Amino acid sequence: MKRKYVAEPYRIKMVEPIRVTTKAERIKLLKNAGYNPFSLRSEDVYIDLLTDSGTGAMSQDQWAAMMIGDEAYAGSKSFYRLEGVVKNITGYEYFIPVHQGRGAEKVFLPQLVTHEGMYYISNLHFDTTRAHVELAGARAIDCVVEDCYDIDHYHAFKGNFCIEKLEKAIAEKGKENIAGIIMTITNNSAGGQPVSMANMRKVKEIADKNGIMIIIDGARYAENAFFVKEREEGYQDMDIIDIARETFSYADAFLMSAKKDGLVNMGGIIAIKNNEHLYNLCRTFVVPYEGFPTYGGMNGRDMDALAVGLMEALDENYLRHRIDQVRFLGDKLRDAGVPIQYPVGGHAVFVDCKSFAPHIPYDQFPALSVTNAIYLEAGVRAVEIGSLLLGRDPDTKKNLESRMELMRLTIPRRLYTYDHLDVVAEAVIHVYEHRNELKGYEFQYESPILRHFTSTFKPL
Ligand code: PLI
Repeated sequence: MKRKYVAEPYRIKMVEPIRVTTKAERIKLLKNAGYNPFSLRSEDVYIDLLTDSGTGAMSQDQWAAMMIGDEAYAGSKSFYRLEGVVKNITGYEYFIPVHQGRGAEKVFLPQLVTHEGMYYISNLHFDTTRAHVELAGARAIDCVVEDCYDIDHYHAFKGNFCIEKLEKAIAEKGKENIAGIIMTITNNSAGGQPVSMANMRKVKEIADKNGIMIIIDGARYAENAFFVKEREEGYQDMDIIDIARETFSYADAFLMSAKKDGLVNMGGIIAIKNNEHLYNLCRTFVVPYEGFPTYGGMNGRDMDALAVGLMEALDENYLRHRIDQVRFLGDKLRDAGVPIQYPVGGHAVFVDCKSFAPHIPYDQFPALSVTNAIYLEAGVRAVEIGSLLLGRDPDTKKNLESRMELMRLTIPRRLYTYDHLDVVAEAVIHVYEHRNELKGYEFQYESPILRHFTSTFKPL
């Protein structure tokens, strides 16, 4: 029998009850949260699609591995087990654990900023990555392909670098002023969109020609490898792990939020190919920021869970189901006419709120409006990825207008069933059918950095 979507490749051994609230309760709860879904208590959320970061379910083998965690301050067995797995997957020589992705960014990114007026170039910087680039005194330039902004149009690799934009940025800013090229795979802010191997190869060629380092921001590198296998010619018969290894061969360092394709609730990775000097710098700075270089902010038991999770996330059956769940939700919405980033990416369905609520201007945050409406409708929590998240220009302080106003329905790994996703689809479709009633928001309190997390709002 051929199914369109692959059923769960696991059985459920333990359950966590979730609470259903009434609409009257949710109206009060959202008001009390300052109309910012980040401020809702999770017990007041029925289906939580805020993020896929650290929210997935661990396997029995991961829980079992936690029991053998070695909590030694220095040189634990857990560290060496994790180091072995990271080196096996990446082929890199050096590994440092950190507590999560932004810990890796904080330790690593400033090391390449050697003078004033430097830039990092990425396909699209994730928000914490951009923040750490700026905190390190550099500036962030995004060079994603224009197809990424053509929401309804199919492109197999909407996460790709635009090669012309990349070359132009290097020429304009001067290669000596480029701290590094950050390849975000999959490209979260573009919709969890994959980057093709051909594109990575080309970026590597340009980086080599200009003597610039490439850093993989690989929170979802396994999902990227799955798309390469599925969509790029020549990779159909290759194992996912070998596709991942080829990916790593095109870079000099790997920063990972292990909370995604590491299948753990907390953890991060810095891996460096063969640059001993850079490794020594990171090893020095990880101590005050994160912890001794053999634990870097992680428990021994968590390093063991991650060692197992990294390998599980490279399993093709797991990946097919994972990405099919996202497609299932995407197909339901698209069939009902809801505008979404198409094709859907690896970890989320991104709803195009510019088309959904064109009557709400960017500085009244249309995607926040849609996000809040689906919480009110069904207790589903999603997240705004648009002008609210983009924030202000660090120099002029002007409110920036995002090219896309997206609501991200992010699917945690191995957590929800297809039935949960049916409920989500119904809620979004209902709000879409009543979209003319949606209103914008203004700030009640605006926090000065990463404002989407802690600001509060008033409906207009
Ligand atoms: O949340 P962290 O600190 O473990 O990782 C930061 C981070 C870095 N790069 C990329 C591509 C991310 O997606 C990322 C975190 N993403 C979150 C929290 C998300 O909700 O997408």
